[in-house]
Amino acid sequence: MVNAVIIPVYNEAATLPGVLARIREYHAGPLIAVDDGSTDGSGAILDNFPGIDIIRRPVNLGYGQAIIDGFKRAVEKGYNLVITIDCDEQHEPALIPAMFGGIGQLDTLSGSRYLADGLGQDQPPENRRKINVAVTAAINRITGYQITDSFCGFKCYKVEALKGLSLDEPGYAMPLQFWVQARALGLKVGEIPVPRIYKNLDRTFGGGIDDPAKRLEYYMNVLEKEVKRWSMSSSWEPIRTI
Ligand SMILES: Nc1nc2c(ncn2[C@@H]2O[C@H](COP(=O)(O)OP(=O)(O)O)[C@@H](O)[C@H]2O)c(=O)[nH]1
Ligand SMILES: [Mg+2]
Repeated sequence: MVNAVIIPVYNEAATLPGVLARIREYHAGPLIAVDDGSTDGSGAILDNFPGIDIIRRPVNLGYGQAIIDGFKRAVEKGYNLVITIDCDEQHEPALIPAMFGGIGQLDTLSGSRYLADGLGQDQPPENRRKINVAVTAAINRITGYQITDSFCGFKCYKVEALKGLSLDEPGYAMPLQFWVQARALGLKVGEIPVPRIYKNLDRTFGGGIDDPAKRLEYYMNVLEKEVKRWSMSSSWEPIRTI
């Protein structure tokens, strides 16, 4: 039973070496990095770190597509569990063993930065918090899940459960597709508290979604499309509409 860690990478040369070293401290198994057209030397950092399976793309395709490609690699390799973790120091590698160990009977154990536990409580930029609250509430209305953080990229998945998903959203809204599909497929999901770390408040999204109103519209459109797609193609019905 081999477990792997998937790391999406886009221009993170400043933090990547330290994060890779810390991930290695807590995880001796396979690492899959998706280097998505980085132009800042991140590629060379990955090349020089021993034992990483690197998926390399000449042009940037987006965060969602990076995770989707990491999942495909994990399925091909026959891994048991995978964890996705960012490499910008917003996720705490010391929690990797707790995530692999804590998934138990669940299909997905999702990090939540909003389950109070005193681990790390930086304030997120206000517009990020508001959008997270609005989208998380919409997901809970649709699915009946009671999640508290719809966007956390630090998650543990059973690879077997990934095989039923058909994720195709290349951008930052991919996790929203995931929640709808998880419910439609009857996956068991839970959350684990993770620290809330916001050291760099100037980080941007790019791709035209730095404007909060545009970003919320993009997320809600993806959510709506996904609910339609799954309520038409499966026996699943949303509990309430968005
Ligand atoms: N492969 C890939 N990784 C990305 C892309 N955009 C962001 N990432 C990585 O995904 C992680 C989260 O990205 P970030 O922009 O910090 O998202 P946020 O924390 O949700 O605001 C980081 O490790 C980034 O390097 C992308 O287009 N492709
Ligand atoms: Mg980040």
